Amino acid sequence: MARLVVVSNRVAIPSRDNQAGGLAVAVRSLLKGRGGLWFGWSGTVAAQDDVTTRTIHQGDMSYVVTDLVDADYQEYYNGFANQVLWPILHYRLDLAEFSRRDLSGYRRVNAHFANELHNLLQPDDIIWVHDYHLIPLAKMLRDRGHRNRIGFFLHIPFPPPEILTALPNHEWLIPQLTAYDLVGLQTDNDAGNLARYFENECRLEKRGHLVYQTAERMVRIGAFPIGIETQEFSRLARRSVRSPLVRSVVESLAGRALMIGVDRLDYSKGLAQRMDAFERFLAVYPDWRSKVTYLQITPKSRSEILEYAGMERTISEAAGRINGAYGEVAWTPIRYVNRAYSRSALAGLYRAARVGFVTPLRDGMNLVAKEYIAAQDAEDPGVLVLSRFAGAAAECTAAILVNPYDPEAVATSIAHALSMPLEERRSRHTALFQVISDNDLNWWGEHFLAALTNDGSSTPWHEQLGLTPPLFTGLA
Ligand code: ADQ
Repeated sequence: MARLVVVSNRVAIPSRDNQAGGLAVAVRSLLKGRGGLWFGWSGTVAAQDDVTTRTIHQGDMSYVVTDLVDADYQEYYNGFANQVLWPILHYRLDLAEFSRRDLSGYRRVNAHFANELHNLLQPDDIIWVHDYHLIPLAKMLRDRGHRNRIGFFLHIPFPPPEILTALPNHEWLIPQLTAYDLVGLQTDNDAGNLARYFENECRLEKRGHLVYQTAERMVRIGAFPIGIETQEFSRLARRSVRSPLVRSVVESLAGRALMIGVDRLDYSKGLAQRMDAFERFLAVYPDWRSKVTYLQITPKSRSEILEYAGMERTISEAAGRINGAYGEVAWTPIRYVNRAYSRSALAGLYRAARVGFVTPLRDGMNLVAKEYIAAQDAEDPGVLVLSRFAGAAAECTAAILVNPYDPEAVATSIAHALSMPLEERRSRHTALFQVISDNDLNWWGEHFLAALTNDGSSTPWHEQLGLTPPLFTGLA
């Protein structure tokens, strides 16, 4: 079997890196038990003379990490990736801060990655590049002579061309996706947006559904909704709901219903709107006051970016204001916590929560939604209130889907979720659990790789592998 080389901005070496983050959790699980190499930034910002690239062997896996200098970190990571691509791909043109210097830093770091990989790659390696930090990488590897199968997966949304074309230099950046053999997106909607970009902006020749011809190769697009390790997470939740931490939280509720939100502090997660909706709920449904506690767990992220620092203040002020207005001596409506918790603590807390409150303004997938479903007790499950703008909404149609921009409607949905009869909760949960069991993390990884290595014969790739047809369309 050909070696798998995964490339992503950060490499999460087990036991050293405990950072919260969907990508880290997903890739690490995928590579578990499979020989391969994971290449990316070490997380270290070093002086120019101290930059090194080093290899760490663990079992049958190698982790190769390289450092960045401060200008790289500022321009490539904080700058172009997080202040230009992140907002624009999340449909937030208003928050993008474009500068040519950041774009040149982005190119420089991608070229540095390509140079380092050039020394590591073998001709039959299968290369899988992750996320918006590394869009030009395949083109840069092709320029260095590599003819390997190279796939790309975008973890965040891909907006319609009408939005994306507002990105300065999009005509340089986005067509570089055609240097990949396969470009994976989270949903059919994202895949359709990229297809429209290829057709309208690049004028690529269409060779089939989501298949395009360039001068050098056929490039295929597909929707591969990412999953979680459903069975493991479910087991973890069953165990940890009995842990001292979760028991003490449940005791502290004194019989009140728990509603839970778990998100990195990021404007895409819609936390300000979520607070507004909860406030509306308390205002419009006074009978629920003192009967429900909303726990929002939100570790800070990207605090060096001005926008994020401002958001930290806005959210904590909103929580304080609502608690001041509605709280009582024996009841605090919102518990707002700015720290990361272990997966096991989160799993137990999800299970103890009557409502999972997941209302991003825009999200590639949103793994918290899937974790919440996996953690529930099938006999007495909680209810997921989910934004229709999370990628997960395409699969999780049995959740209560809401428009996060409409606080009145979200408030009504909270009341609906809290008072839902057991039978309806069970039937919704059964449907949701089925979806996340059929399409778990392993399925996602295996199917992306099967599609990437497919020889292009007319037999659908899932049939070649003797698999049942996939949930998602695009490549079948
Ligand atoms: P993220 O934006 O990081 O991921 P998400 O999918 O919700 O968002 O994943 C977050 C992960 O971090 C979850 O596994 C969650 O449990 C964990 N986490 C969050 N808060 C935590 C806390 N306080 N303590 C510990 N762990 C915490 C990006 C995209 C998403 C996409 C994923 C995967 O933005 O849309 O779903 O990649 O593709």
